[in-house]
Amino acid sequence: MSGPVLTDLHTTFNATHWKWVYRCQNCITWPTETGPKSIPISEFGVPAWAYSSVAVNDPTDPQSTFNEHTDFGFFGLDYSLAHVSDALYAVWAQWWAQEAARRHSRRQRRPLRRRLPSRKERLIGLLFLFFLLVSSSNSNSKAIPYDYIVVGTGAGGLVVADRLSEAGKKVLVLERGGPSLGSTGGTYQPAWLQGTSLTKFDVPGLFETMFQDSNPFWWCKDINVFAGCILGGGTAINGALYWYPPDSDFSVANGWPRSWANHHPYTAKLKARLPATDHPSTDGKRYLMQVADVTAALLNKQNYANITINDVPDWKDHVYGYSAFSFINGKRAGPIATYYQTAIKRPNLTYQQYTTVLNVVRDGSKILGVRTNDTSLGPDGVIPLTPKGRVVLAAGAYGTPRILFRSGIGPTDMINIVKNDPAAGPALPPESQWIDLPVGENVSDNPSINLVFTHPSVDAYENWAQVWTAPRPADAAQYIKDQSGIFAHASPRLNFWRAMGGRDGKTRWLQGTARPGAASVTTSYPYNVSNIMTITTYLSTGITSRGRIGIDAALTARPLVEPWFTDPIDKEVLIRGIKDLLVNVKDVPGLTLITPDNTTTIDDYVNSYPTGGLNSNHWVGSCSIGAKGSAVVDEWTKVYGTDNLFIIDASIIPTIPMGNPHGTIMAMAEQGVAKVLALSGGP
Ligand code: 6FA
Repeated sequence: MSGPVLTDLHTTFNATHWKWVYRCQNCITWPTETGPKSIPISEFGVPAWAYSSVAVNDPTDPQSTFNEHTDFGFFGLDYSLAHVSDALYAVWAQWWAQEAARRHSRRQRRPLRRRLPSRKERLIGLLFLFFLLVSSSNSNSKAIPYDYIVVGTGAGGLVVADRLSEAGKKVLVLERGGPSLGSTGGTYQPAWLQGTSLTKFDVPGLFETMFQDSNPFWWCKDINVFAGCILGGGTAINGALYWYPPDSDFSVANGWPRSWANHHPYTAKLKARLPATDHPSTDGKRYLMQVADVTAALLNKQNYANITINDVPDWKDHVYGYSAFSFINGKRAGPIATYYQTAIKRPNLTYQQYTTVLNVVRDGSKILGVRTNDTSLGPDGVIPLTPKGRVVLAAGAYGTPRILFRSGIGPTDMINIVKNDPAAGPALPPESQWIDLPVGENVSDNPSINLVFTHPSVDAYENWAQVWTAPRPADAAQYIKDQSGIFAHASPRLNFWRAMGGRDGKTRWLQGTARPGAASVTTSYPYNVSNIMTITTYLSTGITSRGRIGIDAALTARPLVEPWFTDPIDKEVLIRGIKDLLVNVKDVPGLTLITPDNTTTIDDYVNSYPTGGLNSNHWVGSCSIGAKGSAVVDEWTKVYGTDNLFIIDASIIPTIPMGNPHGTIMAMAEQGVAKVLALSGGP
C-alpha cells in the first residue's frame, strides 16, 4: 500500500452535528514539493479544518474539481495521547467494522430501542457522581478579595497591571498562559541556545518560527485566528513592529470620545518606558538590509520621502523608513521586559498564571468577582472583589468578548449559545439580568495582500526555515555573544505609507512592510528561491469594512462575519494602491514580481485571495468605546450597564490604527488606566 486508504466505520448525525468515524491508513506522511511532511505523532500539533457548503463540480467523478473552502480554522491536538499498540488498534478497528455491519442489519430488522443501563453501570454512575460532589466540596473556601482584578497580560493588561499597582491598589493579575521570555521563567529554546537564558520568545530572529513549530503551545487553541495565550499575549509572539501613534489614532473622526484626543502625555509615558528602535542590534548596525535597499529604490521612483518613521508619527503620506521594533538590547521587550518587570516586584500585586477566567460574577450591574477554572483559588474557582473593587478585562479582541458572553453581556444570540452549554450555561445570570450590548460587532482588521519578488542582491535567509534547527553558525555565535547581528531583528526591514482617496470621498491609508523570504510562492516563472522577498500591502486607517466576531457551539471564539472588503471600495483602493506600487518595478534593475506572475492580473489575484490570507492579526473594535446605544464601553472604559467592569485592550479601539497596533494599544492603556483611577467610586 502506498497512498492513503480510508475505511468508513461509523456515521451519525443530528440537527446540528455530523460525526464520521473512519480508519485512515498511510495518512501520517505524505509527499510535498519540498519533501515529505508528517503529522507530529509523538507531540502536540495544530491540525486545520476546512469546509465548503458548495458541492463539487461533478459528484460522480472522483477527480472532480471543486471550489476552495468557505471557511477554515485550527485546533490543537496532543497526538502523543492517541497511541495504542498495533494489536489493540487492530482489535478496535475490527470491532468497529463488525459493529457497523451489525448496526446496518439491526436497523433493517427492528425499530431502535434504548437499552437500560445494567446494575453495574448504574453503580459506576453513582460512584462518579459521588466523586464529583466530593471533589467540588474540597475546593478552597478562603478566597482573597482584591481591589482590582486584571484579566490578561497582553499589550493592554500589562500596562494596566503596572499602573494600578504603582498607585498602591491591591491587584490580582490572571493569565491563562505560562511564561514567555527567559527573564519571566520561560525555557523553550532551540538546541543552539542551550546554556543561555534566551528563549524562542526572546530572540527576534526566531519570529518566523512561531508559525513553523511542531509544539506551538503559545497559540490560543480555542480562538480560530492566531492569538497568543502566554505571558505578554500577542506581544510575546508577534513581529514587534512598533509605531508611536499619530493623532488620527485617537481622533473623534476615528470614533474616539473627545476626551481621548490629547493622547500625547500618555504616549510620552509609553515612550519613556519603551522607546522604539529601528536598529535593534546591540552594535548599532543594521543587518540583512538588501530588501530595504531594493524597496527604497522602488519607492524613490515614486517620490516617497525617506524618514525615521517614529520621529514624525503624523507624517504617513509617501514616506518610508527602516522598520521600528519594541526590542531592547537586541531582545524582545515590549510590555513584558518593561511594565511587567516593575509590576511583578510590588508586594501589592499578585500574579497568577495558567488561570483562565470563565466569566465575571455579578449581581445585576454590580460585579462581585471573577470565576476561574482553578478551584484552589476560591469556592467554584470564584475570586471576589473588595466592596468597591473593579475588574479590568484585557483578554484581547477575542478573549474579552467571550468572557462577556459567558457573563450574560452581549447580543442575545451569543448569550443563548452559552445558555445551551452544559458547563457555561448554569453560571449565567438570570435572563432578566442580561445586558444587551453590541459585543463582537464593529470589528476591523487590516486586509493584507502579499506580493512576492526576486532580486539578485536579496539574501532570503533560507526563508527563515533553518533558524531553529541549523542557523548559520557565525550569525548564531554573534547573537549568543552580545545579542548583535541578524538574530537581533525580526523579519521586516522597511515600512512605508501613503494616503489614497476613494470614490466615496474618504481617505484610506496604505501601509507596506518589506522582508526577506515569502510565506508562499505561486508562479509560472522559474525563480531563484534564495533571492525571494515579500512586500505586504495593507489597508489601514480609513477602511470602512466591518465584521463581527462571536462564539460557536463549542464556545470557540471566531469571526462570524469576516471584516475584510465588506465595503467594495476598500478593495478597489487596495487594488489601485498595489497597481501604483508596481508601476515602477521595471525601473529597478533585476527586480521581478513573481507572485502574482504575468498569467494573473492584479484584480484576479486580489479577488481570488484566500480570505484567511487577508488576516493581519490586528483585530480591534469588538467592544468599541463610544456613545451609549452604539458602543460597549463609555469614555472611562466602563462597560455600559455595569458599575465596576472595565475593558482596556485592543477590543475597545473603534477603528483600525495607522500602523501595526501594539504601540497604539499600550498608549491607549496608559490613558485608559489613568481614567479608571480618576473615576470616583473605586477602591
Ligand atoms: N502588532 C504589532 O503592533 N506589531 C506586530 O508586528 C504584530 N504582529 C502580530 C503577529 O505577527 C501575530 C502573529 C499576531 C497574532 C499579532 C500581531 N500583532 C502585531 C498584533 C498585536 O500583538 C495585538 O494587537 C496585541 O497584542 C493585542 O493586545 P491585547 O492586550 O488586546 O491582547 P493580547 O492578545 O495581546 O493579550 C490577551 C491576553 O489575555 C493573553 O495573554 C491571553 O493569554 C490572555 N487571556 C485571554 N483570555 C483569557 C482568560 N479567559 N483568562 C485569563 N487570561 C486570558
